[in-house]
Amino acid sequence: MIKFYFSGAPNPTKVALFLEEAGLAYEPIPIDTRKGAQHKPDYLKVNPNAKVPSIVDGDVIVFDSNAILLYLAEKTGKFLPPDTPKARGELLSWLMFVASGVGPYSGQSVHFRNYTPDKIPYAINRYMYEAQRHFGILDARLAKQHYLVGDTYTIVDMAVWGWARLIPTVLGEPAWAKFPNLKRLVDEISARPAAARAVALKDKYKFKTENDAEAMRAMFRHQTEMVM
Ligand SMILES: N[C@@H](CCC(=O)N[C@@H](CS)C(=O)NCC(=O)O)C(=O)O
Repeated sequence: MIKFYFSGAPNPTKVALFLEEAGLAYEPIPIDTRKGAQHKPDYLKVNPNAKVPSIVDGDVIVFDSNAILLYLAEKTGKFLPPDTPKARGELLSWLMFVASGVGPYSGQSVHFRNYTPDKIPYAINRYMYEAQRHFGILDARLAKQHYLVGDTYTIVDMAVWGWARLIPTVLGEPAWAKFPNLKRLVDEISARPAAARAVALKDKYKFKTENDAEAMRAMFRHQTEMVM
């Protein structure tokens, strides 16, 4: 059975969505990142980057959410576009666009808006600007087609859903008005029973929620370890 190392954060939740959509048997293993479980030596053997999600499938280890989505899609043959070079090119482009753009800029926007001891306007504006720009590119594509790649629901839509459902946290409450087409896709996916199960998974476990000094030390080590 697939071991799924997760928390309730956006990157693990997109993998939970795939596991639920595909009906794969999996063993959820909570990693409480606010308590520092991601830095434990046994977990570092699975994910040397000390982040969630990761999976162990027999003797196969996969970490990084978009790599896991691609691995599981190829393993099951599910939630992929047609098997043509054109569709493959689009799939890889949009999946990497989410991995290298949407996710990191959204994460940094949340960080500088909510977690820095000092509010730094330059950093907040840069990451909000870039997150908004990336979501705008997705919205423009979704104005022309129902799903992001081809004409079916794929892992790219799942990867986008993981972050886009949190647009109010990334960009502020009124931001949804700027992305009506993206909102249409997010609402459609969120209404699926598999998405409800993916979001509810974290509630079966007791994760720490306080952003206290222990949590800051575990998740934001640069706050106590200077490299300058
Ligand atoms: N590129 C990685 C990023 C993973 C990541 O940043 N995970 C966050 C949760 S969304 C995490 O583990 N945070 C805890 C920490 O940074 O210590 C992926 O897509 O899986």
